Amino acid sequence: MPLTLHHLGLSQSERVIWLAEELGIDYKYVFHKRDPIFAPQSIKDLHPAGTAPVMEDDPSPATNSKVVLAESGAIIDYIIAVHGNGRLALTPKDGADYPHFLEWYHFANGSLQPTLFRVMMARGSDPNSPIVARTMDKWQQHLAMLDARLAETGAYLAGKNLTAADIIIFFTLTTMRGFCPLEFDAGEHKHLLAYLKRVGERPAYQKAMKICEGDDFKPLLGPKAETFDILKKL
Ligand SMILES: N[C@@H](CCC(=O)N[C@@H](CS)C(=O)NCC(=O)O)C(=O)O
Repeated sequence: MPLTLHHLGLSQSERVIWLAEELGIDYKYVFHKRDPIFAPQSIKDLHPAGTAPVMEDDPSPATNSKVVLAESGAIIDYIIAVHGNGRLALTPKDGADYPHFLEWYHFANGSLQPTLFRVMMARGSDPNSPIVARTMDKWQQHLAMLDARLAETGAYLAGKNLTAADIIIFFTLTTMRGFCPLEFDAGEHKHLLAYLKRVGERPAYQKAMKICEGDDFKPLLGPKAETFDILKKL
């Protein structure tokens, strides 16, 4: 089996395992445990980025040589193009959903994830600083945008069907909140909460989360998020 997907526990590499499960492609799975909260040496040995996800394809059908990739977006694009026959990525042929797909796909790692990361960092240094207030406003604005879009489609971000835009964004709305426990509001974020439930019921998502975090792990699909134990122990 040429495709190897490396997952770091409780991390955004869950996206890649979920993608592979939605596509129904074969892959070898390798789990890496956080040490104690950052990436262990085994991840650093794979790629100079030293972060998860990491993908190895040996030999790659695209290059006939070994390909090692970091960066979620690059890995998702590669897997869809090389192993997924283009499924779950929209093109101009998909008409009106296409620009939405592009925007939300890039919003995930270009805006939403950096904003939550900034909230996490700012709160840690001084929970009362004006920077925290500003970044929280940004986070709330992003959530309002998401909720409005999901009210429009009543389903997924690009339209009626799941795409890679949902796969790349979902970690930030769920597992990442275990590192920065922000709540969603049952009224203001009604469509977003319905979306978390909808995606959470997908068999491929459930299977991927079990593979990544074990049978006992409960994905953070509700309005509240508890801080993960690995942070409490620090
Ligand atoms: N932009 C990168 C970010 C990767 C990243 O920061 N991954 C985190 C896991 S959520 C990580 O490996 N953290 C461990 C560390 O930095 O030591 C991507 O999208 O893949």
